[in-house]
Amino acid sequence: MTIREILHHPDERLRTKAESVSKYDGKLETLVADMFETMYAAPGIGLAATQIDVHLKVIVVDCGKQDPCPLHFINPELIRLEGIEQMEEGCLSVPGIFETVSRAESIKVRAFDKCGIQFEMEADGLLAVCIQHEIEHLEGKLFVDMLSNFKQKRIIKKLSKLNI
Ligand code: GNR
Ligand code: NI
Repeated sequence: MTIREILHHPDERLRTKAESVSKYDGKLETLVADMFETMYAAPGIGLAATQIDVHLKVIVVDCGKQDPCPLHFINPELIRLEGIEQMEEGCLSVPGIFETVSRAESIKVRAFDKCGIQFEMEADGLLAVCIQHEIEHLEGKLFVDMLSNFKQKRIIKKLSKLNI
């Protein structure tokens, strides 16, 4: 297993739209294992393949409390969104920045596991927020896109001073 490098905002590669996975092979299994290792090393509670410059629809999540966790999702799709919830979010690609974002409160997601078996799962709370955050990465979006222009500029200025 390998810890991969995480891209940082405003790297344009974070804007790439991920492609669907079509082969459930050993390479996919290695990608999932590397993503877990990279997420735990960071440490973070979720990671999208986009963040390690792999543009395939693969996300991993481990919010700790939820059962069963850790989770991985291949080709995830949100098939139900209900309610609105505000939560303070962070992102490994936007280090040191924490802002409140509105998202659906509860979700239903359809995805495949690394063996190609389809499943559906309902989630709420932190797990639901995290899954929505990761799926947005696969679309080339970041949580800071939802903030005002003023805040976005301030964040880019702050990140440029981090020198990482
Ligand atoms: O580690 C992470 N914490 C987090 C906190 C609130 C909402 C979303 C997240 S995901 C983030 C890891 C990350 O950047 N995933 O893409
Ligand atoms: Ni993120």
